[in-house]
Amino acid sequence: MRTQICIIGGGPSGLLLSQLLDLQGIDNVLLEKHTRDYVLGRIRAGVLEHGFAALMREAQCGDRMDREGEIHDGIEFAIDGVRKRVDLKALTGGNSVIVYGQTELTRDLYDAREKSGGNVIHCVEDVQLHDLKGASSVTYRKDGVAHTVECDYIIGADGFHGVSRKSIPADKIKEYERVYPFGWLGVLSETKPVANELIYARHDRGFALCSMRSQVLSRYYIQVSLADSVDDWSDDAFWTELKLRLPHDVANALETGPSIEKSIAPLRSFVAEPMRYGNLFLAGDAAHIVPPTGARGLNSAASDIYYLYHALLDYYKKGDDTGIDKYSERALARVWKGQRFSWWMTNLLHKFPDHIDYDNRLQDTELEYLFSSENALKSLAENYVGLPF
Ligand code: FAS
Ligand code: PHB
Repeated sequence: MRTQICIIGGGPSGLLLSQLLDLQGIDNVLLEKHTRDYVLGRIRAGVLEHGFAALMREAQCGDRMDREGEIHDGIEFAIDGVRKRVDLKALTGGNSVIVYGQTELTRDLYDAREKSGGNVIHCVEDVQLHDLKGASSVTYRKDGVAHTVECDYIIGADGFHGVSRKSIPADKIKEYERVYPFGWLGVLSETKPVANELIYARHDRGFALCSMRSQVLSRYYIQVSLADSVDDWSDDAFWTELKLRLPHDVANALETGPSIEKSIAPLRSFVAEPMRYGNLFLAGDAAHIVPPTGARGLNSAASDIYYLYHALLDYYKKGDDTGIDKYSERALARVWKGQRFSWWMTNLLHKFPDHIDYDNRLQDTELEYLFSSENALKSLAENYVGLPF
């Protein structure tokens, strides 16, 4: 088959771009290696920047998000048991975030692609990218039958473990990485959230986060050793440890219940440069990963899609390839700001096993300065609600 854009990856990055391009009459095919249900079964992000929300509305996929998502004007920190609220809306002159799970957002995007008859092909195997500097194509197998997609451009939206980034010659790409010496054990439970807003807790026993998906679905995390496995953590052990890391009033108010999802995610900071090689453009987790402490993962993907969408629109509608040529430079400028914020939040709130006393006093000082300076809080807030695209 022949198309203008071949998108590899049916996560939020690939789906959002596919939908935006389709609305502008730019022909695209999306290849996803798993079933739709498998993709929707992954529990991931929960907080959307206002920029991401605006893109979802532009993609005509924002109705349920606006109906069911919760607007949060602030977040809380619990520092060694003391609660401190950060008024995002006041500090940013009116911006907030929307709490709406990535699972639901991805469901809305799949529904929209289906409704508009989008060419989304699931369960593809052996995806290969060819001739990235010339007449590009993508080959794949489905149900044992070989297929070829001839296209102008390929979008690698296939996540950290995808094939796209690995299709760039090793001497043409530079990777930057920092792996953190701990992970996050996450639990999803059909319980009422313990608070109206998210609570990020720094405690001597380790980091904890109280989040949510709705008023009847809560999402909690605790920092755990990389040596831990999910089997080491019964639900009771999880709830007991979480309570120990929260302020007493929060711990006493915590509604516990059976976990309906429980998993450990390693924490990593990663960026691949450049985000373009010939006719291949990388977007989202295929190009960058952040520790989820700053809720930047999914939101960093949003600005890639914004830049790519406008670049392809200018190219196909006006014959202007400036956006295409500048994509990597523009995307990386914002990606690295998201990396910085995620690294800063992670260093601010976690207990590092290899830290010496000096490091720990520096962390105390960083927190003391943060909550003593409105300028410092404004910096946190503008990054958390999302820097401009
Ligand atoms: P994704 O990885 O979501 O999607 C890539 C898609 O490509 C997948 O569906 C995959 O099946 C497909 N694919 C891979 N290889 C392929 C191939 N060869 N052929 C075809 N398809 C292929 N972010 C936050 O902001 N907050 C969080 O709390 C948070 N928690 C996370 C927890 C975990 C365990 C993980 C892994 C990530 C988390 N993230 C979080 C980040 C996450 O939300 C990503 O930023 C987001 O999924 C990025 O979306 P995509 O770029 O679409 O990549
Ligand atoms: C989540 O709800 O999954 C979530 C929220 C904020 C974060 C990380 C994860 O910083």
